This record gives sequence, structure tokens and C-alpha cells, in this order.
Amino acid sequence: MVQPTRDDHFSFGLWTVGWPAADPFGTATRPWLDPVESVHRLSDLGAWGVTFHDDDLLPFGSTPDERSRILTRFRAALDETGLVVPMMTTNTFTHPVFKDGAFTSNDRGVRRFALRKILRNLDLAAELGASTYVFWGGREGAEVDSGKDIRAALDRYREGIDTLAAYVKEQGYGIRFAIEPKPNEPRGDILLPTLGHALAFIAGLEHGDIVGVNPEVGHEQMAGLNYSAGIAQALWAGKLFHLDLNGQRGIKYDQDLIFGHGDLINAFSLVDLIEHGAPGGGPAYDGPRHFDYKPLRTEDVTGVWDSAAANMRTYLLLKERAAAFRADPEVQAALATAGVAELSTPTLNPGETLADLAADRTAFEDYDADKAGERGYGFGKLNQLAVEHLMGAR
Ligand code: GLT
Ligand code: MN
Ligand code: MN
Ligand code: MN
Repeated sequence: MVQPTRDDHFSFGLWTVGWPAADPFGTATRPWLDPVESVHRLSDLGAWGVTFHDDDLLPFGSTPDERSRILTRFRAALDETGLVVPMMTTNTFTHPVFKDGAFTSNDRGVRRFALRKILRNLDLAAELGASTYVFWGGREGAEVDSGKDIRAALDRYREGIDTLAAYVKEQGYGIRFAIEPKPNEPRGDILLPTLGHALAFIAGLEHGDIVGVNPEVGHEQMAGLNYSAGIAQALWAGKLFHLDLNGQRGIKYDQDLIFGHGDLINAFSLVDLIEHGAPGGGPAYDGPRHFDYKPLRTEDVTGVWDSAAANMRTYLLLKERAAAFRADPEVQAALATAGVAELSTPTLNPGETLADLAADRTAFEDYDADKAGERGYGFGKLNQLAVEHLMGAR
């Protein structure tokens, strides 16, 4: 039951297991990992897909010959294992050219270079059959308020995304874009810092129909937000195109811990939501279960693969617990006491006008607000049932 299979649709970034663990205070603690080896190891562990930035596979500045040699080897590994490439993205943050951003650099030449780098990789994404293309704008931001015209930056961000989305449509690539929010790090403040900012930005795009979000657990939690509640809003908006699963412990630097190794109760409600939909009904999520974590810097190579397996195992265990939670008659009773399903009933009757409501004395004049105020919703009991299922106590 807790053995992952291809049907679970687990995917990993090459940059996750492949992170050599250099940080701002210390050099790498692990050797470079061959992407071909990652494909084989992930496949052996039961993963379904692998994702990557252009530069994770094809080092920045590779010649056309080098690119084709690397790609031939990589495709052979995909063919041998059956692993798919469901998502690709661009590195627009490592090279010094991007230090002030890509789409939103104050330097117009940098912005034009960034568009070309992304365009080239979009062609590769289409060739490899990726259906989602992620935009994580880690360098799109600032530290100095007067150094960045935020309104102009948002204009350029919109110009960039719309230009590329129009290209994808023209080419008939069938790729959808997913914007990944993050509040800060590496920039002091990043544009589109949360899922909500991203949804508002997408609503103003010309080609927003093919643009959604790729929220990451830790990034929302770095902003003090509730990840599973945010995911519910993205689902509600029809914009949950992809997600990045990991763990984070509170408002601090981006930890990229193993999934569940942070706020485990929120991870439980997340898995329950994306597997089963809302308790009152509503869509579940059928896209990749993508892990964007980093093996701890203290791990050796064995620890890298143990941690990759741990992400999938934790997800499957939570899925098992969530199914038991939903099936428990005591949980069903607690949900009824809490009135969870009642929220799906519209507040007005079918065809009822505001004048009808104003004439309805039972809604106001004769309504016993004090009595209604005495109601207990039993949310604490409901949460305790969730915690007990999570602990395997029920
Ligand atoms: C980078 C970032 C991640 C993003 C990746 C996609 S790159 O590692 O920290 O959260 O998902 O660009
Ligand atoms: Mn991420
Ligand atoms: Mn992160
Ligand atoms: Mn990261």
C-alpha cells in the first residue's frame, strides 16, 4: 500500500535530488549527480515523472553539439525507464545576468535575453511532451523601494507571460503555464509574493486562460499562510495547474524539507483535499504530485535517495489516513454537527430577490439571533478526529 507506483503520478525536479548542498555559508557537501542516474534511481523508487530547468540538464552556455549529446543520453534514459517529463521550467536566476530579474530587470537587454532563453526551452518542452511550464520568478523583485517601479515591473511581467503564452498557442504546443509565488529569498521582496497575488495578476492577462499557479507548501508558509486553504482557492478558481510539495517550519528561510516534515496537520488536510475534493463536494486535483524539496545538507548520497522515497511514502500514508478519516461515521457525524455541507446551499432561495428577503420576517424580525449564537460547531472535536486518524489511533 505504501509502495509508490506510476499510477500515483509522483514527480521530482532534477534540482531536488541533484542539489549538491552548497548554501550561502558553505560549499557543496555532495558530488554532482548525473541526471541520467537520477532518472534511473527515481524510476526504481516508483516515481512517474522528472522535471527540470534548462540549465539542470544543459549547462548554461552549452554548444549545440553538447546539447544534442546530452539530450540523446537523457532521452535514452527516459525511454529505458518509461519516466515522463510532465513539467519543465527555465533557470532565470543563477547567472549574474539575472541578478535584477528576467522579465522585470531594469535592463531591457536582459529582458530580451530572458525571453529568448525561455522560448528556446519552450520548444524543448514541447518536444519532450511536457504539458506544464513553470515560472518561478525568484529574482523578479527588489531590496530597494525606490530602485524598482513596481507598476512598470508588473507591466513587463505581463508583457513577458502574454508574449510567451501567445507563442505557445500559435505553435499549438498544448502547454499551460503555472506561476510559482514566493514572498522573498533570494530577493528581499519578490513580485507576486503569494498565490493570491498571482491569481489577481493572471486575471489581468490577455492569455490568462492558459495561465494558472504552481503553489509551493513552504513558500505560502513563509508568508504565514495556510497552504491547503490557498490550494482550495486555486482549485475554486480553476487555476491549480501544478503544485510543489515539501515541508517548512514556520516563517523563516525557505527550508524545502521532505513533504510532511513541517506542518503535518496541514499536509494531512492538503492530501485529503486534493485526493477527495472538499467535504461538501468540489473538484479534487488530478495533476502531478510534484516534490520540490532538498535533501538535508547533512545527508550523504544514501540519504538523498532515502529522502526521495520518504516524500512519496509520507504522501501515501497521509492518503491512507485521509481515506479512513472520510469513511469514519464519527467524522461524518462531526461534519454534520459543524454544518460543513450546509455551506454549499446558496444563501438565497432559487429565484428569491432581495425584496423577497427583505419581506421574510423569519430572516430578521422573528429571527432569534441570541438562540443562533448559542450554537456550538464542534470544530475542535472534528480536528481531534483528524489528529487521531493522522496518528493512526483510529
Ligand atoms: C528553485 C525554487 C523552487 C522552484 C524551482 C522552479 S527553482 O529551486 O526554489 O521553488 O520551484 O524554478
Ligand atoms: Mn518550488
Ligand atoms: Mn522552496
Ligand atoms: Mn527551492
